[in-house]
Amino acid sequence: MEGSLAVFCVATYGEGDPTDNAQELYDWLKNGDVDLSSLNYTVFALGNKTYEHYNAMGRFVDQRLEELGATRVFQRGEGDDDANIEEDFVTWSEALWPAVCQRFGVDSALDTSNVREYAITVHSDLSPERVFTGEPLRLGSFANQKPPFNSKNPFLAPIRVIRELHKGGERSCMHVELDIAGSRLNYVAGDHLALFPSNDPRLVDRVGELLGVDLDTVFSLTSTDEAATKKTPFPCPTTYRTALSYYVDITSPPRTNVLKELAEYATDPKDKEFLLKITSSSDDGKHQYREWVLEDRRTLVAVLEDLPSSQTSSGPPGGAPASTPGQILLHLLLTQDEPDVSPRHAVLIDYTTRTGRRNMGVATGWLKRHQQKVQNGEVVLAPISIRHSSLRLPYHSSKPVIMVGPGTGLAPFRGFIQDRAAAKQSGKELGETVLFFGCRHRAEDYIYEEELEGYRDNGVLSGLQVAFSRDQADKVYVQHLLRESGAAVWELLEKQGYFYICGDARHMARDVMGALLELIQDNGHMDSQAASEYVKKLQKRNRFLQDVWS
Ligand code: 2AM
Repeated sequence: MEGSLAVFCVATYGEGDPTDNAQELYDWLKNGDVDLSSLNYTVFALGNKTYEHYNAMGRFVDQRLEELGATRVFQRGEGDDDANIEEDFVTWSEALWPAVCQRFGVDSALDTSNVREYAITVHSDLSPERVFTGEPLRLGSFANQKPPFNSKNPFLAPIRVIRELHKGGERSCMHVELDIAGSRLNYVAGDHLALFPSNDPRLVDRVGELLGVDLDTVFSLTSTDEAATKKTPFPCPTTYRTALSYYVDITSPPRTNVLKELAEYATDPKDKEFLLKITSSSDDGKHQYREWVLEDRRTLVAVLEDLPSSQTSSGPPGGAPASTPGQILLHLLLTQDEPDVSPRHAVLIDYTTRTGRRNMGVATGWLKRHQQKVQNGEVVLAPISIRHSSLRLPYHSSKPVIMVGPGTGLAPFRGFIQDRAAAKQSGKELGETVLFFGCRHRAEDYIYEEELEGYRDNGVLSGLQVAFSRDQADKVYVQHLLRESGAAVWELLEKQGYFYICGDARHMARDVMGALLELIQDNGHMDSQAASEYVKKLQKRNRFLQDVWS
C-alpha cells in the first residue's frame, strides 16, 4: 500500500531454518508467486555469527520480497547475537528512521516516545476460570489436557527422575526422565524436547516489590493497532504474577527501551543521567551498556537494586490504577520480549556475576527448584513439547555411523545408540557404530560412563573414543582422536557411512569439520577443494548432519 511500510524482523534457527512461528511465511514466500509490488519493506535479520548459516532467513526474506516485486525502502540490518545484537539493532534503527521520514514525508523530529503499542485494561470482576495461568494459547489447557500436544499446547509430563550426572567438580549436568505415556507425542531419537519453565517465584515477587505493583492484579494488554494480527502480546487476561512467571524472561539483562523508561522515574539526577547515557547511541553510551548491563549480567532486579532512586515502589500517589510508573514499566518489560518457546540446547546456566550475584537460567532454576521434590517422591509436572530435528539415524541399521558429540553434545547420540542396541537385539544387522566423546576429566564429567562402556563391551558400539581434555598437560580433543583414526573413519565414509556432529558451534564443530576435511584429503588423496566437495556431497545426501549451538 502507498504510504505504508512493513518491517520484517527475522530470526534464523539451527541450520539456517525459520523459527516455528515463521515457518508459514517461509513456505509462502518460497512457493508463492504473488505480486508484492505494492509492498514497501525493510528487513532486520537476527542471527549468530558462530553458525554457518548466519542470518540465512533474514537474507532469504529480503531477497525473496524483492524478487516478488516489493520495494526495499531501507537496506537490511543484521544483528549478531555473538557480539551485541541490541547495539546492532539500535544502530540500524537510528539510520532507518530518517530514511523512512524522508521517503514518506514525515517530520523526523516528531516525538514518538509516548506512543504505546498496547492499551492496558485492569479487570476487577473476572471469575478465576477466565484468567490465564500460564497456558501458551488455549485457556484452561493446563487444567484440561487434550491432544494433539505441541508448542502451543504443551503436555504436562510427570518427571520420573532428575539426577546429577557429574561425579565431581563445580559444574552440573542433569539427567531428566519424563513420562509421556498416553500423550500420543511422537518422538524419534535425535529430536529436541522443549521444556516450558517458569521463573523463580522469589524473583517474581522481588520485581513486584521493587516496582510497587500488586502482582495479583488481573489485566489485559490489547494492541492499539487495529490492523494488528496479534491482539495481545501473550495470553490475556492474566495476572502480573502469571505474566512475569511464564511470559517473559526476567533473568536476562533488560533492553534499552526499558532502561530509558526507568530514566524517566529516577529521582536522583545522577541515576537519571547514567540511565540516559547508557541507553543513548553514543559510542561511550553503548560501551557502558555493554559493560554495566551485559558483561556484569545485570537483570532488571539488579539494575533497580543498584540504582535505588529508580525503584518505583513508592511511586506517586493517585493516578489511574493501570498507569503507575511501576505498571508502565512492567508493561514495557512484558512486551519487550516474546516468551521464548523455541527449544534450547540442554546446557545448564548457573553462575556468579561480576557483581557477586548468582544468576540462573530460567530452565536451570526450574529444574533445580523441582529436583528435591521429585527425589522426595512428589509429583512434578513439566510442560513439554517435541520439536523434530533433521538429525536422524540412517534408515538401515547396517549403515555405519560416526558420531562426534563432546559434552552435552552426547545427548542425541545416547538415543541413537539405544536405538541401534534395540535393532541389534531384534536380530537386525548392525553397521559400525563409532562414538567420539570428549570431556574434561575421566573422574568428573565422563557422563554415562558405565552405560557407554557397556555398549562397547556388548558390541553395540564398535568404537568408543573419549578425549579427556584436562587429565594431562596437553589438551586432547575429539578432533585429535578423529585425526588419529583418520584411515578407519575414511573407510567407513566410503562404505556409505553417516557422519554426525553435535555440540558447541563456536569452536568444536568448526575444528571437527577441519579435522574431517584433513582426513578426507589425506586418505582420499584429494586437494582441499575436492575434500570440501566430498563433504558437500555427503551433506546433500543427508549423510553429514549437525546439530550445533553457541
Ligand atoms: P576444555 O574445556 O578443557 O577446553 C566438553 O565441553 C569438552 O569439549 C571439554 O573437554 C572441552 O575442553 C572440550 N573442548 C573445548 N574446546 C574444544 C574444541 N575447540 N574442540 C573440541 N573440544 C573442545
